[in-house]
Amino acid sequence: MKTSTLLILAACLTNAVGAEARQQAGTIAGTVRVPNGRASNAVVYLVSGRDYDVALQVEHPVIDQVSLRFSPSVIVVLPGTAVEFRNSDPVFHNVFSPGRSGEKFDLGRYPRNDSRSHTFKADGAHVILCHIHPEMVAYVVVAPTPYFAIVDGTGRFRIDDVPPGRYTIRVWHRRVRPFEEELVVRDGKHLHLNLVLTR
Ligand SMILES: [Cu+2]
Repeated sequence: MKTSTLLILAACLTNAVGAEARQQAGTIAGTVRVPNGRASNAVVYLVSGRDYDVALQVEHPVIDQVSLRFSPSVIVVLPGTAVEFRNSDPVFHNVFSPGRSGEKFDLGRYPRNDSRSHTFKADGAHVILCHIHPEMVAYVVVAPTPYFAIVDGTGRFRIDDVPPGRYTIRVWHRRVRPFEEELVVRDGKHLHLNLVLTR
C-alpha cells in the first residue's frame, strides 16, 4: 500500500517536471458548415507568424489526373513547394492556372505517364484547370504553416501536434468568403470549434 502511494507520487512529480521542461502540443478539431452544400475539401489552417522550412513537408505532393479528374482535387503545401502533376489517363491533358491568386502558369499538353511540376510561391488558393477538359478543376492551397487539415466528407477536421501559442485560424472553401479568427492553443489542451461560414 505504502509502496504504491510512493510510486504514484513519483509519477506525478515526473509529469510536473516534464510539463515545465517542455510544452505539450494541443489539438484543434471540430466541424465546418457552409451554406447550401457540403464543407468537404474546405481547408482549415493555423498561421502563427513563424517561418517553417519547406523541408518540413513530409510527402512529395502529387496531383494525378485519372478518369478526367484531378486527384486529389485539393492539396495544401508550404510556399516554395514543387507540386507534381501526373497524367495517368490515355489522353492528353494541359495543366494551367489562370493566375487569379497572382501565379499564372501553363505546363503545356502532355500524354499518359508524363508529368510536369510547378513550384508555388504565393500564399493563397491557386485554381488548377485543364485547357482540354473544361470540367477539370483542382486547388493548390499555399499556406505558411504545417498545421492544417482538409475537411472530410462529414464536415469534420482535426489538427494534431499544435505547439501552444497564439494563432490565426483560417478557413478556405471554394464557394465562400475566407474566414479567420484569433485563437490560443494551450498546453496539451483539446480545442473543439464549430465554424459556420457565410457566403
Ligand atoms: Cu485534361
